[in-house]
Amino acid sequence: MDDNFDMIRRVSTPAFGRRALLAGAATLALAACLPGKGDDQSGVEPGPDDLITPKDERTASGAHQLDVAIDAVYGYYALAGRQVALRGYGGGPRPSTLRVKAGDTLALDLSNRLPMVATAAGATMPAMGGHADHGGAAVPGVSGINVPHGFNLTNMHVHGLHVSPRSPADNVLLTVEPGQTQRYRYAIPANHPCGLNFYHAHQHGSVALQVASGMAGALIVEGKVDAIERIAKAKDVVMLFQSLPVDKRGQLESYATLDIGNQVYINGQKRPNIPMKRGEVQRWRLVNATHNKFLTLRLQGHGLVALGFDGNPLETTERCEAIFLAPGNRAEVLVKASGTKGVYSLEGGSNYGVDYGSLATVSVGGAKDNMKLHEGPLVSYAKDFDGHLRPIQDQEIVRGRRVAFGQIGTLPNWTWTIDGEPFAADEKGFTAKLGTAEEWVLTNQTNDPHPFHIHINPFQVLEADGLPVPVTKGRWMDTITVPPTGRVRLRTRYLDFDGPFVFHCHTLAHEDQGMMRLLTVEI
Ligand SMILES: [Cu+2]
Repeated sequence: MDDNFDMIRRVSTPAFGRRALLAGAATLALAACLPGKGDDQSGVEPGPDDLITPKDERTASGAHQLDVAIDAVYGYYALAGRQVALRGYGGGPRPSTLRVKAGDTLALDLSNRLPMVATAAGATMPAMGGHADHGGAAVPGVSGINVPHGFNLTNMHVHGLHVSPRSPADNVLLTVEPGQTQRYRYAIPANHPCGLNFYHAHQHGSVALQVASGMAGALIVEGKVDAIERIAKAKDVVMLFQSLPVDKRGQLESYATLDIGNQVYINGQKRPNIPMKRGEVQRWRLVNATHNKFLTLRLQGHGLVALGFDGNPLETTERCEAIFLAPGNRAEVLVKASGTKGVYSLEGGSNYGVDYGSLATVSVGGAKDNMKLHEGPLVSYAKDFDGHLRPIQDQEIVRGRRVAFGQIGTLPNWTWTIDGEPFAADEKGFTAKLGTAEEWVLTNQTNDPHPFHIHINPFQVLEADGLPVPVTKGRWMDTITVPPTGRVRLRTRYLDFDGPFVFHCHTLAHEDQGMMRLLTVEI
């Protein structure tokens, strides 16, 4: 296909952008001490605000197991120039990117090194926190488990992985208490789709607070798409979009703090700069790891070429002007830098009453590097992954369900519900049969958008009205936004794994406050 990307809109190049000035100064300095190195040969000089990508941990070549130890601990670090104390993985805002291949085992030891707190009785117990407005069961039928609590209890979810929901794999119903280490062992099937997933805390009652604090990192299953030559040559850039809201003391210790500000950080940085050479192609791996922010990402002056969504590769690339990422969504895109030097803004868009503004800059400069953009076939749903992503046919459907997202009670004593009921620890939930497929219609009876997410198996979106960027019919995803008073129709197959798992709203404070249901796949 033509490398000239006709969706690229020419925009005026800011003459005195931040990076242009820095690059100019660096070039002068180089010219002074390195004779012969002119502007045309130089690359893009690193700047102090450049995006820092997380460290990679990958399966060694020839090995079939990735061993990682992840510590849930407080991190004390500077966030946009101010000191913060936030829970995280490993003490900073950039948890490692885990890279595995289909057929590997991910051996992940999660150690909860968050503090115990002394009680009045002198015993120790995990630090508890609660929403002052939710002190009692003011709504009939609302139990205490749907009140934010247990801020130092944790566990792990591998969001987007098709693995067993049973221990020692993706069981989010267990709790890792302070001082404990949980040894998760995720056996990733040999036919697992290649794509971008993520790992994050999933302890009911503290999910929003912990994920907003930065307890989320990228988890990539590498495969066929990564071997396509033009894609393999592109620099692989992981971007974790994060909330990291803090109070005046630089802390996040209450659910009220979750609503402070609308800043979106990338990899722990406020409005970082992404340097690109003129004509360079990069592969961006975008994870919405916020607890509540609905982003419509656009790069000024550039189009995007989508490779996959929510860990599932597309069969063929799709050109996009914008990417809609709700909390929990991921996207992988190719970006080809303009041939014109300049500073371009990566915009967060404006959704549901919040304008996120500019999230990053892309500074294009240096020598021309006219890399070829891959557009065209990626994988075959008929042939690859043992046909797991082939379209779900009418005759496969054994049942339909209507699932309603709602709320009960009135402020400040309300809770979020699915089919009129908040989550209950002893609920039976839904049951489904292994090896079958179902069609679901999701409806939203509230004035808030609810990003529906289900564990273990992805789904195929058939209808999704009213989204900021339309979803192509048939796209495989694991998180889809049901807009206010809107509806979504999808199909899913229950393959390979029986056992109990959950589906829930990925606006994570809604999940903590009841918008979650159990689903058990039976043999
Ligand atoms: Cu919700």
